[in-house]
Amino acid sequence: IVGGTVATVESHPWVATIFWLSKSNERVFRCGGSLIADCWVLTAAHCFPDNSYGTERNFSVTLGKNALNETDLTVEQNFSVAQIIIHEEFDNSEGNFNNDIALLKLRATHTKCAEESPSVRTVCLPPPQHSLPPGFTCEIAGYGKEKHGLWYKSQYLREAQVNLLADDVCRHRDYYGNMITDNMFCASTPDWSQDACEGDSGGPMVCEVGNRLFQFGVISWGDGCAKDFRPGVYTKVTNYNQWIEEKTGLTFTTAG
Ligand code: 4AZ
Repeated sequence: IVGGTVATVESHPWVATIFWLSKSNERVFRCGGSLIADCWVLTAAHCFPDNSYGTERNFSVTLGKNALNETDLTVEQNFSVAQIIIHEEFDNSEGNFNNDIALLKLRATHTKCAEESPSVRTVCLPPPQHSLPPGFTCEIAGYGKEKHGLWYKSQYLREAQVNLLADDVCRHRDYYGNMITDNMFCASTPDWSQDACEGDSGGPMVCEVGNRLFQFGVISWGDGCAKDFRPGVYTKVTNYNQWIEEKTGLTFTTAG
């Protein structure tokens, strides 16, 4: 996150950290994610190798994590991954991560996955095709770099506010032109000071509607970070309600 502030996981309790387990069994931070149901984490497809079949055991997920390189077992919950589901139409042949969405099924221990606590809870999914107006302010969070070009990621969870950009603006040739598909939207700030950056991808963009926070975006890509005319690009979650329900076998309602 560029231009943001340190945040506590208690204020983003759905944030998941996805680790890749190296051959020497080191946990290498890979991507962010979000808890959408007790056994399901939503993230970006590009976080996983081309053929992820059989690679589940190479990943683990931590919920309730404040600091990447510190472990607080009194609040963190750790899971192995039972299943990685990459969107069938994920496509990076044009270099734009189309359909950049994936689901991780957490492996239950003693029939339970995530347990709700002040540091761990699910985020709501918005109703299908629900759209917000350009200029609307939403929040992003992650452990990604604080500046493009740094060699290290953030030690602590950070958050920033960004504004949704109209599609025709983001598709303008001064911006990203035809790289932006209907499965994406863009967000930035007027002074280009706040943005997601390397290491934030897979993590959630949440927007407040009617006093509730809904996840409208998955942090996906961008040309650099917080660069003029180069907004952050997000996977449009409202295009995938049916896909998410199909794959998880769950129904997500927004009432109540
Ligand atoms: C990345 O590499 C990345 N500025 C994510 C988001 C953005 C840039 C890069 C948006 O994961």
